[in-house]
Amino acid sequence: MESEFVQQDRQEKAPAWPQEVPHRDWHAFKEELKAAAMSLGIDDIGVASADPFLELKERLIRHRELGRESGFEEADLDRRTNPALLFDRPQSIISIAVAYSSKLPDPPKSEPGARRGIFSRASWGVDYHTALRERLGRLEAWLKERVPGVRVESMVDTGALSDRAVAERAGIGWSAKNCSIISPKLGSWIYIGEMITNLPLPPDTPIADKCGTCTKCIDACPTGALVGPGQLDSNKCVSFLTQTKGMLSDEYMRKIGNRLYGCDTCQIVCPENRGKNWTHHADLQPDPELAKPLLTPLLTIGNREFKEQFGHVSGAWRGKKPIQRNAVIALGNFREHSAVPTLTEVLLKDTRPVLRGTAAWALGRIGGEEAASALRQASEQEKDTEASEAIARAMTALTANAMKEAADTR
Ligand code: B12
Ligand code: SF4
Ligand code: SF4
Repeated sequence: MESEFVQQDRQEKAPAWPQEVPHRDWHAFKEELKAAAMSLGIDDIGVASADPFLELKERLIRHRELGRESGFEEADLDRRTNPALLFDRPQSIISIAVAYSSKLPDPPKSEPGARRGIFSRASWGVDYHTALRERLGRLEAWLKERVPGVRVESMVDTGALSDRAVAERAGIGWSAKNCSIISPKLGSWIYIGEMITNLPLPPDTPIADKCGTCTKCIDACPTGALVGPGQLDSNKCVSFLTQTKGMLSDEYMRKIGNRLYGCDTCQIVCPENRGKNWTHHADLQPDPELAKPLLTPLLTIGNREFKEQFGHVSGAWRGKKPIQRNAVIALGNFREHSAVPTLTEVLLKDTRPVLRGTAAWALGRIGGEEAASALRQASEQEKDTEASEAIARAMTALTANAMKEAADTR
Protein backbone atom coordinates (compact mmCIF):
# COMPACT_ATOMS: atom_id res chain seq x y z
CA MET A 1 0.00 0.00 0.00
CA GLU A 2 1.19 3.51 -0.79
CA SER A 3 2.65 5.30 2.27
CA GLU A 4 1.09 8.46 3.57
CA PHE A 5 4.36 10.33 3.03
CA VAL A 6 4.25 9.49 -0.69
CA GLN A 7 0.62 10.59 -0.87
CA GLN A 8 1.44 13.87 0.86
CA ASP A 9 4.41 14.42 -1.44
CA ARG A 10 2.19 13.89 -4.47
CA GLN A 11 -0.38 16.36 -3.10
CA GLU A 12 2.30 19.01 -2.81
CA LYS A 13 3.56 18.49 -6.37
CA ALA A 14 0.15 18.12 -8.00
CA PRO A 15 -0.90 21.07 -10.15
CA ALA A 16 -3.14 23.45 -8.21
CA TRP A 17 -6.81 23.05 -9.00
CA PRO A 18 -8.64 26.11 -10.28
CA GLN A 19 -9.07 28.54 -7.41
CA GLU A 20 -12.67 28.48 -6.16
CA VAL A 21 -12.44 31.87 -4.48
CA PRO A 22 -11.38 35.16 -6.08
CA HIS A 23 -7.74 36.11 -5.56
CA ARG A 24 -6.99 38.65 -2.82
CA ASP A 25 -4.34 39.59 -0.28
CA TRP A 26 -4.88 36.65 2.10
CA HIS A 27 -2.39 38.00 4.66
CA ALA A 28 -4.41 41.18 4.98
CA PHE A 29 -7.66 39.19 5.01
CA LYS A 30 -6.40 37.02 7.87
CA GLU A 31 -5.59 40.13 9.90
CA GLU A 32 -9.08 41.49 9.18
CA LEU A 33 -10.52 38.16 10.35
CA LYS A 34 -8.50 38.21 13.57
CA ALA A 35 -9.53 41.79 14.23
CA ALA A 36 -13.19 40.73 13.92
CA ALA A 37 -12.83 37.85 16.41
CA MET A 38 -14.02 39.73 19.50
CA SER A 39 -17.13 41.01 17.70
CA LEU A 40 -17.97 37.36 16.91
CA GLY A 41 -17.61 36.34 20.58
CA ILE A 42 -14.29 34.59 19.93
CA ASP A 43 -11.20 35.28 22.07
CA ASP A 44 -8.52 34.05 19.72
CA ILE A 45 -8.21 32.89 16.14
CA GLY A 46 -5.28 31.07 14.57
CA VAL A 47 -4.79 29.48 11.19
CA ALA A 48 -3.31 26.02 10.55
CA SER A 49 -2.40 24.40 7.29
CA ALA A 50 -4.71 21.55 6.24
CA ASP A 51 -1.81 19.11 5.71
CA PRO A 52 -2.20 15.63 7.21
CA PHE A 53 -1.21 15.40 10.90
CA LEU A 54 1.49 12.77 10.40
CA GLU A 55 3.20 13.03 13.81
CA LEU A 56 -0.17 12.95 15.54
CA LYS A 57 -1.10 9.80 13.65
CA GLU A 58 2.00 7.99 14.91
CA ARG A 59 1.16 9.20 18.39
CA LEU A 60 -2.46 8.03 18.17
CA ILE A 61 -1.41 4.57 16.95
CA ARG A 62 0.93 4.22 19.95
CA HIS A 63 -1.75 5.62 22.29
CA ARG A 64 -4.16 2.92 21.05
CA GLU A 65 -1.56 0.15 21.27
CA LEU A 66 -0.92 1.09 24.90
CA GLY A 67 -4.69 0.92 25.61
CA ARG A 68 -4.82 4.55 26.73
CA GLU A 69 -7.79 5.74 24.68
CA SER A 70 -11.01 6.79 26.41
CA GLY A 71 -13.34 5.42 23.74
CA PHE A 72 -14.87 8.91 23.29
CA GLU A 73 -12.51 9.74 20.43
CA GLU A 74 -13.29 9.25 16.72
CA ALA A 75 -12.20 5.65 16.05
CA ASP A 76 -10.90 6.09 12.48
CA LEU A 77 -7.30 7.32 12.79
CA ASP A 78 -7.13 8.32 9.11
CA ARG A 79 -10.16 10.58 9.46
CA ARG A 80 -8.73 12.00 12.70
CA THR A 81 -5.49 13.00 11.05
CA ASN A 82 -6.27 13.79 7.42
CA PRO A 83 -8.52 16.83 6.78
CA ALA A 84 -8.74 15.84 3.08
CA LEU A 85 -10.85 12.84 4.11
CA LEU A 86 -13.38 15.18 5.74
CA PHE A 87 -13.48 18.03 3.25
CA ASP A 88 -13.07 18.33 -0.52
CA ARG A 89 -9.69 20.00 -1.26
CA PRO A 90 -9.05 21.70 2.12
CA GLN A 91 -6.82 24.81 2.04
CA SER A 92 -6.63 25.88 5.67
CA ILE A 93 -8.10 25.27 9.12
CA ILE A 94 -9.25 28.17 11.29
CA SER A 95 -8.89 27.35 14.98
CA ILE A 96 -10.94 29.30 17.52
CA ALA A 97 -10.55 29.65 21.30
CA VAL A 98 -13.27 30.84 23.67
CA ALA A 99 -12.32 31.51 27.30
CA TYR A 100 -14.43 30.41 30.27
CA SER A 101 -14.70 31.11 34.01
CA SER A 102 -12.52 29.43 36.57
CA LYS A 103 -14.10 30.96 39.69
CA LEU A 104 -17.66 30.89 41.01
CA PRO A 105 -18.82 34.42 41.83
CA ASP A 106 -20.59 33.46 45.08
CA PRO A 107 -19.84 29.79 45.78
CA PRO A 108 -22.45 28.04 47.94
CA LYS A 109 -20.91 26.33 51.00
CA SER A 110 -20.79 22.55 51.28
CA GLU A 111 -21.71 21.85 54.93
CA PRO A 112 -22.56 18.87 57.13
CA GLY A 113 -26.19 18.03 56.38
CA ALA A 114 -26.03 19.97 53.08
CA ARG A 115 -23.10 18.51 51.16
CA ARG A 116 -22.42 19.60 47.62
CA GLY A 117 -20.76 18.08 44.59
CA ILE A 118 -18.88 19.93 41.87
CA PHE A 119 -19.10 20.02 38.10
CA SER A 120 -15.79 20.82 36.41
CA ARG A 121 -15.40 24.27 34.90
CA ALA A 122 -15.85 22.97 31.34
CA SER A 123 -19.46 22.33 32.35
CA TRP A 124 -20.23 25.77 33.76
CA GLY A 125 -22.64 27.96 31.79
CA VAL A 126 -24.30 26.80 28.60
CA ASP A 127 -22.97 23.60 26.97
CA TYR A 128 -19.77 24.64 25.16
CA HIS A 129 -20.77 22.65 22.08
CA THR A 130 -23.74 24.99 21.69
CA ALA A 131 -21.68 28.09 22.53
CA LEU A 132 -18.90 27.29 20.06
CA ARG A 133 -21.20 26.14 17.28
CA GLU A 134 -23.01 29.48 17.55
CA ARG A 135 -19.72 31.36 17.27
CA LEU A 136 -18.51 29.19 14.38
CA GLY A 137 -21.85 29.94 12.71
CA ARG A 138 -21.24 33.68 13.10
CA LEU A 139 -17.73 33.27 11.73
CA GLU A 140 -19.11 31.35 8.73
CA ALA A 141 -21.64 34.14 8.06
CA TRP A 142 -18.83 36.71 8.34
CA LEU A 143 -16.76 34.80 5.76
CA LYS A 144 -19.71 34.28 3.40
CA GLU A 145 -20.45 38.00 3.39
CA ARG A 146 -16.92 38.72 2.22
CA VAL A 147 -15.77 35.80 0.07
CA PRO A 148 -17.92 34.45 -2.76
CA GLY A 149 -17.37 30.71 -3.22
CA VAL A 150 -16.17 30.06 0.35
CA ARG A 151 -16.83 26.55 1.65
CA VAL A 152 -16.41 25.53 5.31
CA GLU A 153 -16.89 22.58 7.65
CA SER A 154 -17.00 23.38 11.37
CA MET A 155 -16.48 21.09 14.33
CA VAL A 156 -16.06 21.16 18.06
CA ASP A 157 -15.20 18.22 20.29
CA THR A 158 -17.36 15.63 18.53
CA GLY A 159 -15.75 16.16 15.10
CA ALA A 160 -13.15 13.77 13.71
CA LEU A 161 -10.14 16.09 14.09
CA SER A 162 -8.05 16.53 17.23
CA ASP A 163 -9.09 20.03 18.35
CA ARG A 164 -5.89 20.35 20.39
CA ALA A 165 -3.59 19.33 17.53
CA VAL A 166 -5.25 21.90 15.24
CA ALA A 167 -5.01 24.63 17.92
CA GLU A 168 -1.37 23.81 18.54
CA ARG A 169 -0.53 24.01 14.83
CA ALA A 170 -2.51 27.26 14.54
CA GLY A 171 -0.45 28.90 17.30
CA ILE A 172 -3.34 29.26 19.78
CA GLY A 173 -1.20 27.79 22.54
CA TRP A 174 1.31 25.08 23.34
CA SER A 175 0.51 21.45 24.03
CA ALA A 176 1.33 21.27 27.74
CA LYS A 177 2.43 18.54 30.15
CA ASN A 178 -1.15 18.32 31.52
CA CYS A 179 -2.25 17.66 27.88
CA SER A 180 -4.12 21.01 27.67
CA ILE A 181 -3.57 23.67 25.08
CA ILE A 182 -2.37 26.66 27.09
CA SER A 183 -2.76 30.06 25.52
CA PRO A 184 -0.11 32.54 26.71
CA LYS A 185 -2.81 35.19 27.16
CA LEU A 186 -5.86 33.11 28.18
CA GLY A 187 -4.33 30.13 30.02
CA SER A 188 -5.94 26.70 29.56
CA TRP A 189 -9.48 27.74 30.50
CA ILE A 190 -10.42 27.73 26.83
CA TYR A 191 -12.74 25.71 24.65
CA ILE A 192 -11.48 25.08 21.18
CA GLY A 193 -13.13 24.38 17.87
CA GLU A 194 -12.21 24.62 14.23
CA MET A 195 -13.37 25.25 10.70
CA ILE A 196 -11.85 23.56 7.66
CA THR A 197 -12.00 25.95 4.69
CA ASN A 198 -11.17 26.25 1.01
CA LEU A 199 -9.47 29.63 1.67
CA PRO A 200 -5.69 29.76 1.10
CA LEU A 201 -5.06 31.61 4.38
CA PRO A 202 -1.37 31.75 5.38
CA PRO A 203 -0.74 29.51 8.41
CA ASP A 204 0.34 30.89 11.80
CA THR A 205 3.42 29.70 13.66
CA PRO A 206 3.14 27.27 16.60
CA ILE A 207 4.07 28.67 20.02
CA ALA A 208 7.11 27.40 21.93
CA ASP A 209 6.46 25.16 24.94
CA LYS A 210 6.56 27.11 28.20
CA CYS A 211 6.23 24.23 30.68
CA GLY A 212 10.00 24.07 31.11
CA THR A 213 11.04 22.07 34.19
CA CYS A 214 7.66 22.48 35.95
CA THR A 215 5.85 19.21 36.83
CA LYS A 216 3.10 20.55 39.12
CA CYS A 217 0.25 18.96 37.12
CA ILE A 218 1.88 15.53 36.99
CA ASP A 219 2.61 15.67 40.74
CA ALA A 220 -0.94 16.77 41.62
CA CYS A 221 -2.87 14.29 39.46
CA PRO A 222 -4.83 12.20 41.99
CA THR A 223 -4.55 8.90 40.12
CA GLY A 224 -1.23 9.13 38.28
CA ALA A 225 -3.16 9.37 35.00
CA LEU A 226 -0.53 11.71 33.57
CA VAL A 227 1.90 8.88 32.89
CA GLY A 228 4.40 11.27 31.32
CA PRO A 229 4.57 14.85 30.03
CA GLY A 230 1.57 15.27 27.70
CA GLN A 231 0.71 11.59 28.01
CA LEU A 232 -2.59 10.54 29.54
CA ASP A 233 -3.83 7.09 30.40
CA SER A 234 -7.53 7.86 30.01
CA ASN A 235 -8.60 4.79 31.99
CA LYS A 236 -7.01 6.30 35.10
CA CYS A 237 -8.15 9.89 34.55
CA VAL A 238 -10.77 11.04 37.08
CA SER A 239 -12.43 13.14 34.38
CA PHE A 240 -12.97 9.96 32.35
CA LEU A 241 -14.02 7.92 35.39
CA THR A 242 -16.76 10.43 36.26
CA GLN A 243 -18.17 9.93 32.76
CA THR A 244 -18.37 6.12 32.92
CA LYS A 245 -21.56 4.29 33.83
CA GLY A 246 -20.37 1.13 35.61
CA MET A 247 -19.26 0.22 39.13
CA LEU A 248 -15.88 1.71 40.06
CA SER A 249 -13.13 0.29 42.25
CA ASP A 250 -12.80 1.38 45.90
CA GLU A 251 -9.59 3.23 45.04
CA TYR A 252 -11.16 5.27 42.24
CA MET A 253 -14.32 6.03 44.21
CA ARG A 254 -12.21 7.49 47.00
CA LYS A 255 -10.22 9.56 44.50
CA ILE A 256 -13.31 10.98 42.81
CA GLY A 257 -14.02 12.89 46.03
CA ASN A 258 -17.08 15.07 45.41
CA ARG A 259 -16.62 15.49 41.66
CA LEU A 260 -19.87 14.96 39.75
CA TYR A 261 -18.42 15.53 36.30
CA GLY A 262 -14.87 16.09 35.07
CA CYS A 263 -11.70 17.00 36.94
CA ASP A 264 -9.81 20.31 36.99
CA THR A 265 -6.88 19.47 39.27
CA CYS A 266 -4.14 19.51 36.61
CA GLN A 267 -5.33 22.93 35.44
CA ILE A 268 -5.96 24.47 38.88
CA VAL A 269 -2.37 23.80 39.97
CA CYS A 270 -0.92 25.19 36.74
CA PRO A 271 1.02 28.46 37.29
CA GLU A 272 0.05 29.56 33.77
CA ASN A 273 -3.58 29.79 34.95
CA ARG A 274 -2.79 31.98 37.95
CA GLY A 275 -5.23 34.93 38.11
CA LYS A 276 -7.03 33.83 34.93
CA ASN A 277 -10.81 33.92 35.27
CA TRP A 278 -12.87 34.93 32.24
CA THR A 279 -16.24 36.50 32.85
CA HIS A 280 -16.96 38.39 29.63
CA HIS A 281 -19.15 35.76 27.89
CA ALA A 282 -22.67 36.02 29.34
CA ASP A 283 -23.70 32.56 28.04
CA LEU A 284 -20.74 30.87 29.73
CA GLN A 285 -21.31 32.34 33.18
CA PRO A 286 -21.96 29.67 35.80
CA ASP A 287 -25.06 29.29 37.93
CA PRO A 288 -23.42 28.44 41.29
CA GLU A 289 -26.34 26.18 42.30
CA LEU A 290 -25.80 24.09 39.17
CA ALA A 291 -21.99 24.15 39.33
CA LYS A 292 -22.05 23.01 42.99
CA PRO A 293 -25.42 21.32 43.50
CA LEU A 294 -26.68 19.76 46.73
CA LEU A 295 -25.98 16.03 46.63
CA THR A 296 -28.89 14.36 48.43
CA PRO A 297 -31.67 15.75 46.17
CA LEU A 298 -29.76 14.40 43.14
CA LEU A 299 -30.31 10.84 44.35
CA THR A 300 -34.07 11.02 43.84
CA ILE A 301 -34.31 13.54 41.00
CA GLY A 302 -36.73 12.52 38.21
CA ASN A 303 -35.83 12.37 34.53
CA ARG A 304 -37.81 15.46 33.57
CA GLU A 305 -36.51 17.51 36.47
CA PHE A 306 -32.93 16.45 35.68
CA LYS A 307 -33.36 17.48 32.06
CA GLU A 308 -34.86 20.84 33.05
CA GLN A 309 -32.09 21.63 35.53
CA PHE A 310 -29.03 20.13 33.86
CA GLY A 311 -30.08 19.50 30.25
CA HIS A 312 -28.21 22.56 28.95
CA VAL A 313 -24.82 21.86 30.59
CA SER A 314 -22.09 19.80 28.93
CA GLY A 315 -21.56 17.62 32.01
CA ALA A 316 -24.99 16.03 31.54
CA TRP A 317 -24.12 14.54 28.13
CA ARG A 318 -24.03 10.97 29.50
CA GLY A 319 -27.42 11.38 31.17
CA LYS A 320 -28.54 11.12 34.78
CA LYS A 321 -26.96 7.83 35.81
CA PRO A 322 -23.25 8.75 36.08
CA ILE A 323 -24.10 12.00 37.89
CA GLN A 324 -26.28 10.12 40.39
CA ARG A 325 -23.62 7.43 40.86
CA ASN A 326 -21.03 10.15 41.50
CA ALA A 327 -23.38 11.90 43.96
CA VAL A 328 -23.65 8.62 45.89
CA ILE A 329 -19.85 8.30 45.87
CA ALA A 330 -19.45 11.91 47.08
CA LEU A 331 -21.84 11.34 50.02
CA GLY A 332 -19.81 8.25 50.92
CA ASN A 333 -16.59 10.23 50.76
CA PHE A 334 -18.09 12.98 52.97
CA ARG A 335 -19.23 10.20 55.39
CA GLU A 336 -22.48 12.12 55.52
CA HIS A 337 -24.68 10.44 58.15
CA SER A 338 -27.76 12.51 57.31
CA ALA A 339 -27.78 10.86 53.84
CA VAL A 340 -28.13 7.31 55.22
CA PRO A 341 -31.95 7.14 54.80
CA THR A 342 -31.79 8.31 51.16
CA LEU A 343 -28.83 6.02 50.40
CA THR A 344 -30.81 3.15 51.98
CA GLU A 345 -33.70 3.91 49.61
CA VAL A 346 -31.29 3.69 46.67
CA LEU A 347 -29.73 0.48 48.02
CA LEU A 348 -33.05 -1.27 48.50
CA LYS A 349 -35.24 0.18 45.77
CA ASP A 350 -33.28 1.63 42.83
CA THR A 351 -33.82 -0.40 39.68
CA ARG A 352 -30.18 0.03 38.54
CA PRO A 353 -27.70 -2.50 40.00
CA VAL A 354 -24.75 -0.06 39.62
CA LEU A 355 -26.57 2.50 41.76
CA ARG A 356 -27.45 -0.14 44.39
CA GLY A 357 -23.86 -1.44 44.48
CA THR A 358 -22.43 2.08 44.76
CA ALA A 359 -24.91 2.97 47.53
CA ALA A 360 -23.69 -0.12 49.40
CA TRP A 361 -20.12 1.15 49.11
CA ALA A 362 -21.16 4.62 50.39
CA LEU A 363 -23.05 3.14 53.37
CA GLY A 364 -20.08 0.91 54.19
CA ARG A 365 -17.86 3.99 54.20
CA ILE A 366 -20.27 6.07 56.33
CA GLY A 367 -20.77 3.25 58.86
CA GLY A 368 -23.03 3.15 61.94
CA GLU A 369 -25.85 0.82 63.00
CA GLU A 370 -28.45 2.25 60.58
CA ALA A 371 -26.15 1.68 57.60
CA ALA A 372 -25.21 -1.81 58.83
CA SER A 373 -28.86 -2.79 59.15
CA ALA A 374 -29.63 -1.51 55.62
CA LEU A 375 -26.74 -3.56 54.23
CA ARG A 376 -27.95 -6.72 56.05
CA GLN A 377 -31.43 -6.27 54.59
CA ALA A 378 -30.01 -5.67 51.11
CA SER A 379 -27.77 -8.75 51.29
CA GLU A 380 -30.89 -10.88 51.83
CA GLN A 381 -32.87 -9.47 48.91
CA GLU A 382 -30.23 -8.55 46.26
CA LYS A 383 -30.36 -10.74 43.13
CA ASP A 384 -27.72 -9.04 40.94
CA THR A 385 -24.25 -10.62 41.27
CA GLU A 386 -22.21 -7.40 40.97
CA ALA A 387 -24.42 -5.55 43.46
CA SER A 388 -24.37 -8.55 45.87
CA GLU A 389 -20.58 -8.57 45.77
CA ALA A 390 -20.50 -4.82 46.45
CA ILE A 391 -22.82 -5.31 49.44
CA ALA A 392 -20.62 -8.08 50.85
CA ARG A 393 -17.51 -5.89 50.47
CA ALA A 394 -19.31 -2.95 52.09
CA MET A 395 -20.32 -5.08 55.10
CA THR A 396 -16.72 -6.21 55.57
CA ALA A 397 -15.44 -2.61 55.24
CA LEU A 398 -18.03 -1.33 57.72
CA THR A 399 -17.13 -3.98 60.31
CA ALA A 400 -13.40 -3.36 59.86
CA ASN A 401 -13.88 0.40 60.26
CA ALA A 402 -16.04 -0.05 63.37
CA MET A 403 -13.39 -2.29 64.95
CA LYS A 404 -10.65 0.18 64.10
CA GLU A 405 -12.62 3.09 65.55
CA ALA A 406 -13.34 1.11 68.72
CA ALA A 407 -9.64 0.28 69.06
CA ASP A 408 -8.68 3.94 68.48
CA THR A 409 -11.01 5.20 71.23
CA ARG A 410 -9.76 2.64 73.77
C1 B12 B 1 -11.32 12.02 24.34
C2 B12 B 1 -11.27 13.36 25.04
C3 B12 B 1 -11.09 13.34 26.43
C4 B12 B 1 -10.69 12.07 27.19
C5 B12 B 1 -9.17 11.85 26.94
C6 B12 B 1 -8.34 13.13 27.08
C7 B12 B 1 -6.94 13.08 26.50
N1 B12 B 1 -6.03 13.88 27.05
O1 B12 B 1 -6.67 12.35 25.57
C8 B12 B 1 -11.08 12.44 28.64
C9 B12 B 1 -12.51 12.01 28.91
C10 B12 B 1 -10.18 11.88 29.73
C11 B12 B 1 -11.04 13.97 28.55
C12 B12 B 1 -10.85 14.79 29.64
C13 B12 B 1 -10.75 16.17 29.57
N2 B12 B 1 -11.06 16.94 28.49
CO1 B12 B 1 -11.39 16.22 26.72
N3 B12 B 1 -11.52 15.71 24.90
C14 B12 B 1 -11.40 14.54 24.32
C15 B12 B 1 -11.49 14.70 22.79
C16 B12 B 1 -12.90 14.29 22.35
C17 B12 B 1 -10.44 13.90 21.99
C18 B12 B 1 -9.02 14.00 22.56
C19 B12 B 1 -8.06 13.01 21.97
O2 B12 B 1 -8.19 12.62 20.83
N4 B12 B 1 -7.03 12.60 22.76
C20 B12 B 1 -5.97 11.73 22.33
C21 B12 B 1 -4.65 12.49 22.49
C22 B12 B 1 -3.49 11.50 22.31
O3 B12 B 1 -4.55 13.45 21.45
P1 B12 B 1 -4.93 15.01 21.61
O4 B12 B 1 -4.92 15.37 23.06
O5 B12 B 1 -6.15 15.33 20.83
O6 B12 B 1 -3.71 15.68 20.85
C23 B12 B 1 -2.48 16.00 21.48
C24 B12 B 1 -1.54 14.83 21.65
O7 B12 B 1 -1.70 13.93 20.58
C25 B12 B 1 -0.19 15.54 21.67
N5 B12 B 1 0.88 14.89 20.92
C26 B12 B 1 0.98 14.74 19.59
N6 B12 B 1 2.13 14.13 19.29
C27 B12 B 1 2.76 13.90 20.46
C28 B12 B 1 3.98 13.32 20.73
C29 B12 B 1 4.39 13.20 22.07
C30 B12 B 1 5.69 12.55 22.37
C31 B12 B 1 3.58 13.70 23.14
C32 B12 B 1 4.01 13.61 24.56
C33 B12 B 1 2.35 14.31 22.83
C34 B12 B 1 1.97 14.39 21.50
O8 B12 B 1 -0.38 16.82 21.06
C35 B12 B 1 -1.70 16.94 20.59
C36 B12 B 1 -2.13 18.39 20.74
O9 B12 B 1 -2.09 18.84 22.07
C37 B12 B 1 -11.24 16.25 22.62
C38 B12 B 1 -12.01 16.91 21.47
C39 B12 B 1 -11.38 16.61 20.15
N7 B12 B 1 -12.19 16.25 19.17
O10 B12 B 1 -10.18 16.71 19.97
C40 B12 B 1 -11.66 16.83 24.01
C41 B12 B 1 -10.82 17.97 24.60
C42 B12 B 1 -9.38 17.61 24.44
N8 B12 B 1 -11.16 17.95 26.01
C43 B12 B 1 -11.14 19.11 26.58
C44 B12 B 1 -11.30 19.33 27.97
C45 B12 B 1 -11.62 20.74 28.43
C46 B12 B 1 -11.14 18.26 28.87
C47 B12 B 1 -11.04 18.35 30.40
C48 B12 B 1 -10.28 19.54 30.94
C49 B12 B 1 -12.48 18.34 30.96
C50 B12 B 1 -12.54 18.28 32.48
N9 B12 B 1 -12.46 19.42 33.16
O11 B12 B 1 -12.66 17.21 33.03
C51 B12 B 1 -10.33 17.01 30.73
C52 B12 B 1 -8.80 17.17 30.71
C53 B12 B 1 -8.08 15.85 30.90
C54 B12 B 1 -6.64 15.93 30.37
N10 B12 B 1 -5.68 16.12 31.25
O12 B12 B 1 -6.44 15.82 29.15
C55 B12 B 1 -10.86 20.23 25.58
C56 B12 B 1 -9.42 20.75 25.77
C57 B12 B 1 -9.27 22.26 25.73
C58 B12 B 1 -7.83 22.67 25.97
N11 B12 B 1 -7.65 23.89 26.45
O13 B12 B 1 -6.89 21.94 25.74
C59 B12 B 1 -11.13 19.47 24.21
C60 B12 B 1 -10.26 19.93 23.06
C61 B12 B 1 -12.62 19.72 23.90
C62 B12 B 1 -12.84 21.11 23.31
N12 B12 B 1 -13.21 21.18 22.05
O14 B12 B 1 -12.68 22.13 23.93
N13 B12 B 1 -11.19 14.41 27.26
S1 SF4 C 1 -8.09 15.68 34.76
FE1 SF4 C 1 -7.62 15.05 36.89
S2 SF4 C 1 -7.22 12.85 36.81
FE2 SF4 C 1 -7.19 13.61 34.67
S3 SF4 C 1 -5.04 14.05 34.26
FE3 SF4 C 1 -5.90 15.96 35.06
S4 SF4 C 1 -5.58 15.87 37.30
FE4 SF4 C 1 -5.26 13.81 36.48
S1 SF4 D 1 1.50 22.72 35.75
FE1 SF4 D 1 3.53 23.23 34.91
S2 SF4 D 1 4.07 21.43 33.67
FE2 SF4 D 1 1.87 21.32 34.06
S3 SF4 D 1 0.94 22.30 32.31
FE3 SF4 D 1 1.18 23.90 33.84
S4 SF4 D 1 3.18 24.84 33.38
FE4 SF4 D 1 3.09 22.89 32.27
